[in-house]
Amino acid sequence: MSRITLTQFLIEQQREQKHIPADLRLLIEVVARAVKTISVYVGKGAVAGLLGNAGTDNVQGEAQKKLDVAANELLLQANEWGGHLAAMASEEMEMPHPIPHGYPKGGYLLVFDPLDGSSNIDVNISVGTIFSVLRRPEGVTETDESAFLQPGSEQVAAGYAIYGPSTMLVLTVGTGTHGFTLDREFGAWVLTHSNITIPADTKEFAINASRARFWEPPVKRYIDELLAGNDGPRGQDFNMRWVASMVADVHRILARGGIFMYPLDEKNRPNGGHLRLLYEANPMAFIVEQAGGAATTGREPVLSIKPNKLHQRVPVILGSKHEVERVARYHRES
Ligand code: AFP
Repeated sequence: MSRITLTQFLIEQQREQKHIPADLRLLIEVVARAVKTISVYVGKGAVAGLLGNAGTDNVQGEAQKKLDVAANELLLQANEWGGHLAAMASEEMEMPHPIPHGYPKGGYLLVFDPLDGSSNIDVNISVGTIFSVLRRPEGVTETDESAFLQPGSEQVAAGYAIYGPSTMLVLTVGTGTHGFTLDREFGAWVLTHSNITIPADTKEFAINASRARFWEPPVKRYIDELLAGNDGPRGQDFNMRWVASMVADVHRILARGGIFMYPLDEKNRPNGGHLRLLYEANPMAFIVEQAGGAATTGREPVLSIKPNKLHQRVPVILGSKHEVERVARYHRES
C-alpha cells in the first residue's frame, strides 16, 4: 500500500510547490517528533505516574498538571538545538524561552499550548497540543516578548495534535488543512485526511452552557434560536457537544462541521475572554480558515488582532462559515 508520510508531504510542499523553505519543514518535523513522544506519555496514563497536579501554578494562575509540565519540557528540549528557532513561548511559561547559548539560532518563533484540555487528563478524555509558527521580525536580534506580538495572519504554519483513540496531527502551512494519523507500530505520520473542508452549514454547536447567565445579548439571541429548534426561527433542530478540550471540539468541527464558541461574557470580560490568542485562538483560526471555515471574536476576525501581550485572551467563535457569519452579524446588530 502506498502511503504519504508527513516527511514526504512536507518535502513535496517544499520542493514541488515551493510553499515552504527547508528550515520550516525541518522545524515542523521536530515538533511532530516531540508530539509523538507526548502521545506515548499521554497513552501510558497512570502507568507513567503522570496523572494529577504538579503542585505548581502557571502564569495564568491555573494549577499545572504533571503532564502539562512534562509536555512543555519535551517541546522545549526537542526544539532547542535544531537551529531553526530564535525563541519559543508557551502557555506554561511567563516569558519567552530563548535558545540556549551554544546552539545555532534561526529565523522562526514557535508558540505552543503543550497540553490543551488539561482538566480532561485525569478522566481519560482526549487532550492535545496546539502550536503556531511565526517569523522572527526583521532586524530583531534579542527575541523578547514583543517579537511574538504579531497578528495571526502572519503565521507561516499552525497545527495541533489530538491524543484520542488514535493520535492525529492536523497541520496547515497555508495550503489547506491536512490531517496525519500516527501509525503507532511504524512510528510514522500518515496522510489520512488531505484538504479537509468544513461544511458551511451545520446543525451542531459547542458552548459551555453553564455560563449562559453571563452571555452578551447577541450570543444569547443566537443560542436561544438554536435551542428553539424546529419551533423557532431557524426551523430545524440543533445538537450540542462540549468536550472542554478545544482540540477535540475543533477536531470534530473539521470532521463534520459545527460551531465552537467561547465568547466574551460578563465573567471573563476583565480578562478579555477565556482562550489565549497566540497559542489557542490564532493557530485554530488559521487551521479552520484554511479548511474553508471562519473565526471571529464576534467583533473582528481572530486573525486580524494585533496582540498586546504574550498571554492575551480573546473571545473565539469558529467553525462552519455561515453560522460564524451569523453570530458576527448578531454582534453588529446588537
Ligand atoms: P487548558 O489549556 O488550560 O487545558 O485550557 C482548556 C481550554 O482553554 C480549552 O481547551 C477548552 O475549550 C476550555 O478551556 C474549556 O473551558 P471550560 O472549563 O469553561 O469548559
